[in-house]
Amino acid sequence: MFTEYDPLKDTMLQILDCSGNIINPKFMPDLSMAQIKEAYNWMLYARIADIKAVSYQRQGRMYTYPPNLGQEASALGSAMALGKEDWMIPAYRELAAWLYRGVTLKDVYLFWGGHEDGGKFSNAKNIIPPCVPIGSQTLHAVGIAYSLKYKKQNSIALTYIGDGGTSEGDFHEAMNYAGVWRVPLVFVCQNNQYAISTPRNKQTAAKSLAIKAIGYGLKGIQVDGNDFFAVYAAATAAAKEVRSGGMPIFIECITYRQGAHTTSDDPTRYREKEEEEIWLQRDPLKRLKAYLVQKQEWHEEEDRKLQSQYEKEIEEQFAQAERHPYPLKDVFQYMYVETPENLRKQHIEYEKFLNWKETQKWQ
Ligand SMILES: Cc1ncc(C[n+]2csc(CCOP(=O)(O)OP(=O)(O)O)c2C)c(N)n1
Ligand SMILES: [Mg+2]
Repeated sequence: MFTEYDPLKDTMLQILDCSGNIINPKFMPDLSMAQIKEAYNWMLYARIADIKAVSYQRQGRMYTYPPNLGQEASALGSAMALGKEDWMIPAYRELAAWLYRGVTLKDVYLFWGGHEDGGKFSNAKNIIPPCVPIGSQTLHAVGIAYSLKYKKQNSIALTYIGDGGTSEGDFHEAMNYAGVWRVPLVFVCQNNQYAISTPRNKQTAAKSLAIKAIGYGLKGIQVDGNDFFAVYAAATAAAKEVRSGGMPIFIECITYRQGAHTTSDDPTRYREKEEEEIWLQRDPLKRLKAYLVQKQEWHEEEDRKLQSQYEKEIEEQFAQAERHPYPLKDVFQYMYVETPENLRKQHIEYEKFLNWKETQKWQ
């Protein structure tokens, strides 16, 4: 696969087309129908949880949130390639991957609600907290992968980064040392076409992001990130290769952030409706559903049932997050010996917010 889709050839791995047809059977992964349905279910669950997060934020019940809409296949397809003993080193926009790894939605909502307890991901194994300082997680990933190699463990590591993250120094240091030390690491770059308002063509003059792998002696591949089968096939092949001592692999998932960068952003100021509509045709859930429907393995009725079941489960997770105590006192108490005026004012605001929260009967 990595020879056929060498980034120097400027080709992209695609298996499932936008109408749900298998157009590249050679690389179709060996998944049972039950596994494919399970993947669709995870993507649907993540999508509803994501849409609800935005609406909770709009209701003033959650803080800034980065929508994942449209990126479910690249997150889930890559996460499914990992074994239980492997390590996931996240960025911040891989909701489906976190949930698949065992992170509870309650924790995710808590984290984006500004609570440290949420970021501990204490219910999931071998995943570290989300990383918002762009690119820095890739260095953590190289360190973790190095330790796995050093301890002669059979586990591998997988880390996520965005298209914008590939312009950070940290990313280049990580790619360099991943290669020098030949660590068991897979980089998954979710190229969602934007870094806030900066489009992909202003990010780099390189033909692709995958091509950057070459300069560091790594293998790279460009895949259709809205094609669950392509992402899963590439990530599985990459995991197998790095586990057996091969060079680290960089996977560029071509996808699209259908929503805003975060709930504080307004994408209508920097991109056209026509572009959004083109990407809607390539929506990852629609495509996988079309495949299942064609195989007569899925019906709209099932979709509706599952959707309302998930909505209830998700609402319960959010209710649990809202009931979680919010003692964010550390920020105010331990930073300074004498509290500066601006922090004192923020503390008062915060106490007011907590009191207001108490008066809300969300449940
Ligand atoms: C080191 C650093 N610089 C700047 C920021 C502000 N910032 C937050 S998200 C973002 C864009 C990241 O874009 P990309 O890597 O493409 O990821 P995406 O948000 O599209 O998933 C920036 C510049 C940051 N969080 N960290
Ligand atoms: Mg991006």
